Amino acid sequence: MGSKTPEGHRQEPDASNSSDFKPANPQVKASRNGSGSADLDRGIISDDDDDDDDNSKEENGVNGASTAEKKQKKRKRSKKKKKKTTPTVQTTPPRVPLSTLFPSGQYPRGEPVPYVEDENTARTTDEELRYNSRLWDDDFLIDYRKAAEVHRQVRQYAQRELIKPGASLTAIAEGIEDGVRALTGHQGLEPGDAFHAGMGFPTGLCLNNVAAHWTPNPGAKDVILDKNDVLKVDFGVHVNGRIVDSAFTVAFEDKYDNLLTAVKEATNTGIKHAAIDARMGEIGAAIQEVMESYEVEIDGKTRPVKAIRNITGHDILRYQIHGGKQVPFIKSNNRDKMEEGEVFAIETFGSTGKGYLEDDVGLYGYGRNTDASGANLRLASAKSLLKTIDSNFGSIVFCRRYLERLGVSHYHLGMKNLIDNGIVESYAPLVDVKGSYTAQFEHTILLHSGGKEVISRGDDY
Ligand SMILES: [Co+2]
Repeated sequence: MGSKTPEGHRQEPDASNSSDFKPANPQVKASRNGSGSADLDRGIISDDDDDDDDNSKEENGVNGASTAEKKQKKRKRSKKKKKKTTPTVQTTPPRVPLSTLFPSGQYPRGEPVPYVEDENTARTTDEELRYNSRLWDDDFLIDYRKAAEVHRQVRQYAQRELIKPGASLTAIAEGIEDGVRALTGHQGLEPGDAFHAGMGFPTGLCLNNVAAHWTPNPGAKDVILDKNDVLKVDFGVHVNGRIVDSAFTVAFEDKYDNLLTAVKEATNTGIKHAAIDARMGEIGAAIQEVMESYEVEIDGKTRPVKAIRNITGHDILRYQIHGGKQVPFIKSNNRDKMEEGEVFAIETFGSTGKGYLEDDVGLYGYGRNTDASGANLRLASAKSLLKTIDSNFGSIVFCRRYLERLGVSHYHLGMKNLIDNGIVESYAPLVDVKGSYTAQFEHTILLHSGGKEVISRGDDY
């Protein structure tokens, strides 16, 4: 998920001090769990009981396993502890929780990369790297690696089974989200449950000139994927607030190959240059040089690939997708440094258009300004909606689909009131000019003391 450079602050030395997702009012500290134990307001929550059906929905291997267990139990009729049929492979669609696939609690590590890459250190094995940071607690790496493995398994399923011409974007989004929730073992339908694990932000599915921040909305006409489309898939997985933010681009026509290659190489360049004490502006310069060395011929017209200049990579804090730092993909005088123990989403966007994004009509999602208090709210519907937000999302960015799967309805007036009072911020789709094509690749990296870990790296990208 990209961080949009605020208007008027583009590439200023301290541009990183302001971010779209950064709380504006640093006074009141809202609890993440807020009114977690409070009953959901029935004026806002509809009375249908569909929630429970969703919650207990199990498919394929999980059902198969429990049926097998029952049979075995019946046959033996003994009190002896029944032999557990532990699935060792993921199902299609993915429904086996990772805790079942990895009973040891040890999840695969991301790609280890030494900070200094030259001939002498190229042979450094990952054991030689000091794989930790004094700034992380014991669960930090476990949670991060688990979230990353969920991301890999779900996205590779999406690449194999969901993303094809003729598919609806709603089906792709829901397929990804159902997978993430099943693998983390948290459906997020009870107050507070989504704080344990689940989606890190709404699934972004952006077509062509739409670069970022588009997700299907309930009630809107569904969009069908076309073979001429360029689709960016950007989703986040969190475990205990440790968010993995990673994105890729899919195109079915090879005329887009150079665009995708340019952006993939650009992102890998950003990853290569990321290090403790690396300066943001210099990382951006290295990225831009690679990105803009490409051109792409689409339908007989040759166009340069431009690095988009008003959206950036970003640091990630616990439960907060955008910290204060920005990692640009263009050269700038931003002298901010990366530091040990930090987590960064290294992402780049390339475009055949202007390389500059504007807000489009429509809505991507909402984010709670955790520093703003709702104490002075007077509108009842706003108060109860805020209760729902605080007990289900906290500072995690969410969208209308996520509200409606909780049974929330008639929330538009209350939401407008929360936005008007600065308690919730809304996010619009970000687009380049009509007729242009944009691509994105993104990985989350951890800055260990002795090397970096590309936590979301997979065989796919
Ligand atoms: Co991001």
